Amino acid sequence: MKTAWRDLREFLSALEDRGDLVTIDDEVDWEYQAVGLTRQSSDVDGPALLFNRMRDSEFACVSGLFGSSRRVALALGHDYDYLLRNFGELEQLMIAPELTDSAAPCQEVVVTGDDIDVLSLPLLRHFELDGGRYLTAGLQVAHDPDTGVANVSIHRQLPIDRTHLTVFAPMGRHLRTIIERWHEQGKEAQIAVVIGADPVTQIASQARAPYGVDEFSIAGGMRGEAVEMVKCTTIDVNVPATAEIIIEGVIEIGRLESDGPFGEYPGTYSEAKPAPVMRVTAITHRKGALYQNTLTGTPMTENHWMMQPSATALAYREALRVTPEIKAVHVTPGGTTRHHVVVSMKKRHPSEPRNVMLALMASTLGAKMVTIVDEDVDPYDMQQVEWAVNTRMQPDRDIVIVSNLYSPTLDPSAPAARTSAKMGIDATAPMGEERRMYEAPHVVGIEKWPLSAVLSASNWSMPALDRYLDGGAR
Ligand SMILES: Cc1cc2nc3c(=O)[nH]c(=O)nc-3n(C[C@H](O)[C@H](O)[C@H](O)COP(=O)(O)O)c2cc1C
Ligand SMILES: [Mn+2]
Repeated sequence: MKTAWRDLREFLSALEDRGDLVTIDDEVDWEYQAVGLTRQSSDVDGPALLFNRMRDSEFACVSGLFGSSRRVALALGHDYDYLLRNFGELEQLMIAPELTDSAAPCQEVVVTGDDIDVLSLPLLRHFELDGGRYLTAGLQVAHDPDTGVANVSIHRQLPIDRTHLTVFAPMGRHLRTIIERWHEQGKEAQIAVVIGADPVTQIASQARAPYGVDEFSIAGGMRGEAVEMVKCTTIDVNVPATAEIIIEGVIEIGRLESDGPFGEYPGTYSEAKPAPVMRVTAITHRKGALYQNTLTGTPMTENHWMMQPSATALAYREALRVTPEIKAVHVTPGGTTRHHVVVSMKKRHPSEPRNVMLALMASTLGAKMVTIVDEDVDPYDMQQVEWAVNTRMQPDRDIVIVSNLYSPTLDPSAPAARTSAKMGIDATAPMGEERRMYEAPHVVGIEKWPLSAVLSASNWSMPALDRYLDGGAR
């Protein structure tokens, strides 16, 4: 399977070959229309959309690139279920990026000085109460001021004027730490925003690796080939050479501007909050560059498809710190792929599930609810999970509630910023002899009499529903 996509364009043509990209040549409005179409395609597991003519911009816009788990799978060369279970191992492959000296496509056009206007790019207006048009698919690249190690992550940005944008990098995010470290040394933090990188680099940016691990190396490992980098034209930051558009700039010292509201990943709005401000020093791009937008909002969207594998890998790592007997971890869609984690495990001590839930509550994942089930329950089957909760759990005995933990969250019910109460549900059955009464009733020898043999001998097939009702119930 291919993973070393040279650039976004090569991936788009692979999607086109598979019928998973639809191009729209009629003019599309950046105000709601492009997002409206993206939302609808996302909801039917439809194609990625390429808007060739955007109102008020000479740039085309691709939107909903990862609006289906199918396309995350294609980018990384593994089916999505495999990614959910093995993303953490892919994160370990690590191939360091390589600096190129040849002319980089992303610098074919260089815009500086008075010519800079961030709204020359077709930033989209997403939702009714949003604070404005938002840049949503930018990979922010910055370096720790002491070690020089790069960090790559995605943060929404709101334009303030032609050359300034907010950067929604709240406390706890690596980018925020980097910005603060530069500022503590009295220097503006240098930052590049990469739009339209190759698809694997985009997804690798979501790895929840420790501070000091360069996500470009994670991308290289997942691609099976180093990401080719070029130095920016006005700052000392390296960016992927084949990206579509780069916004170069610095984070101003001591300046915070209101960012938000914005319709966010919990499927609710995040309120306006002060955010760091980026001053743009240059915009460079390919000829005929494609702008990219990502949808977020009510799960599932591409925001969630892009984050679920890495969130699952993080939750799995944290749970494994308590016991090696973790069978599977599900960071659920209904839980916004962040707020609810279901863990199936084989407990070796009656209280072990409580340790696992506390480990996950304390982690940087942002889990609000942790449900622990036994190894005979598939955490990806929410009916089985609900069954376990309703047959193995007594609320007064098995629920743990902790108030006011620090937690990265945009949950509107949060009592304070970056704070949440947490709930753990131990839905595991007792250990030992007592356990038998909790297991699914078993028909002894059932496997000796396969129904399929009986059905095929009688030529049975599923009755078609229309004929079934015509002949009977009516
Ligand atoms: C489409 C998309 C938009 C995102 N927007 C934001 C954002 O605005 N602010 C934020 O803190 N994280 C955002 N994230 C999540 C971070 O990019 C992600 O958790 C990343 O791994 C953080 O990197 P770090 O561990 O290096 O801090 C977004 C993710 C995606 C996929
Ligand atoms: Mn990081």
